[in-house]
Amino acid sequence: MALITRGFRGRQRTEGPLGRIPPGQYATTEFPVLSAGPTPRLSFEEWRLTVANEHGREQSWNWEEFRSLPAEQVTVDIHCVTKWSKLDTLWEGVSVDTLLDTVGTGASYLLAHSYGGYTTNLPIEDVRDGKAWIAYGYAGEPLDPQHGGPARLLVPHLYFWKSAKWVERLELRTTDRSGFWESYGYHNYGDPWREQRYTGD
Ligand SMILES: Nc1nc2c(c(=O)[nH]1)N[C@H]1C(S)=C(S)[C@@H](COP(=O)(O)O)O[C@H]1N2
Ligand SMILES: [Mo]
Repeated sequence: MALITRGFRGRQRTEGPLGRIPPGQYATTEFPVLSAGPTPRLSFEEWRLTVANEHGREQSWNWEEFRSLPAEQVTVDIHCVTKWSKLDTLWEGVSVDTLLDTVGTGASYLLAHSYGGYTTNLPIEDVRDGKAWIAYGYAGEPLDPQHGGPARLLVPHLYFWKSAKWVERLELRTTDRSGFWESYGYHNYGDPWREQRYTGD
């Protein structure tokens, strides 16, 4: 239904399969690296992932514990605000649902914190019900450090700046708080299909 609607509206003007490239994007087979700072050097021994709920309840996993959680393989399209889209990317990771369920939460927002200080904010419903993962594998290999290894957030339905690399902490919040790019004028939500690149889009 959605594919047909888009076709009739004539919105599909870029290359790529019908209905899979959001407005203003082009398809690439490269995997560009976009980082606001240096790649943190993290050993698997020192790596931890923590989820903190809105009441201050925390759960942390070391690498071994994290890797023993149930994992999924997902094939998704990703869309960077700098206009490249990459179709059918294959990831392996743990559903964010699995992590949030261990602390329990009634929070409305999630602020993801990365090793190195990067942050990005999301409504909780955008990381719930199988929409987001903590990914540690890409294309059948361990996730490259440049692309966020040991592990990154993956929220493919929003612009890729929401997919925090080198994720360290998921902070569940009752109030929204802008992350790094959001506070420099990127759109608070970042839906590629509505071309929400910058504040006011
Ligand atoms: N920690 C961290 N995560 C980040 C970024 C960053 O600079 N630091 N850049 C974001 C942006 S703008 C994009 S487009 C993607 C790029 O991911 P890639 O380098 O794997 O293509 O990571 C996002 N996650
Ligand atoms: Mo980006």
